[in-house]
Amino acid sequence: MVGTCADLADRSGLSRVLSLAEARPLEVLLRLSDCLVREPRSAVVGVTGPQGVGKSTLISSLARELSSGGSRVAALLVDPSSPLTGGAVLGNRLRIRDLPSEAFVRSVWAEDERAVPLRALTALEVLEAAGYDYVIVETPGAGQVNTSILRISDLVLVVLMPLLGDEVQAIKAGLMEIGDVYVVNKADVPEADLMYNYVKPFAKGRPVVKVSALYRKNVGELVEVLRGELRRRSLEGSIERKRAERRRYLLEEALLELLHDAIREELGGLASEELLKRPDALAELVRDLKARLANRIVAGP
Ligand SMILES: Nc1nc2c(ncn2[C@@H]2O[C@H](COP(=O)(O)OP(=O)(O)OP(=O)(O)O)[C@@H](O)[C@H]2O)c(=O)[nH]1
Ligand SMILES: [Mg+2]
Repeated sequence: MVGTCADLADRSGLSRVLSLAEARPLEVLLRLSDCLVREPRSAVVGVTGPQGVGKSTLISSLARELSSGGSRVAALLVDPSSPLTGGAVLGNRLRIRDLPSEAFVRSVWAEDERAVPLRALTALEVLEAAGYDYVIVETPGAGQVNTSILRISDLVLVVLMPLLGDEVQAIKAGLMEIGDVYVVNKADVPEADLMYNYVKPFAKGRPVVKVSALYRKNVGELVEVLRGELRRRSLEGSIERKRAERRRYLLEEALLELLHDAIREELGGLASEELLKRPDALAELVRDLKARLANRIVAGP
């Protein structure tokens, strides 16, 4: 049977569990409930920022740096385009291909670019249960800021790059509100200092680090900053609060999914005549739905 705690022991088992989590996340959460962690184990670092700033490239460089220091690293790429239409999923997968071989990478599809879907929340739980020291999550920051990243990450890293107008857009989009650490990427480009000086006051004391992800410049310094920030949060106890918040988010999404499925089933069983002739059907539907949900929890999804 796929999707048992024993599967988490090796990469191929983990891949199978994650594929199942993509199709049937509720099933995975129920089957693995014995091995999901009770104490925070992985540092969950969210990486966001406008399109093309170098998030995927930075994740590769970070993974390389962290792995060479002996940490186990997994990357989870939340991508808004469907695997059926290709697009960004393929893009992220391709650009992240120089990830060190010991790191684990997985992309998950999100139909709504402002949300982290249940399949991604489940993948996070699974990766943490598998014992990764770091789980780095990439979410798109194009258009409206994805605030869901705040609910899943211990630390949010906002990536920016030097380009005309980009700084103004980032600030308008609210990116300067959500970061714990700011990265001005593409430091190899001459305008990088301008961007750095522009961003610095908006960061209000939070660290701003200039790196070149592509040429792996200053990535070690960034890792030191990340480690320092994580340590500080761990001492303050805020990592546990973050973890509780992520679980709350996961449970909300899991319950919504359960409810949606049950509602679709319930309504699917109604004939057209019933819908027409029974304007009072709601009370009865609520009663049936309760019974249906109770059965599902007992029997599994
Ligand atoms: N010059 C320079 N180019 C970089 C650097 N980092 C990334 N790039 C280039 O920027 C482009 C976009 O990089 P990605 O890593 O795909 O950016 P992304 O933010 O993940 O992009 P999306 O996922 O599409 O939003 C690629 O062509 C990279 O090679 C850098 O440090 N310097
Ligand atoms: Mg990317």
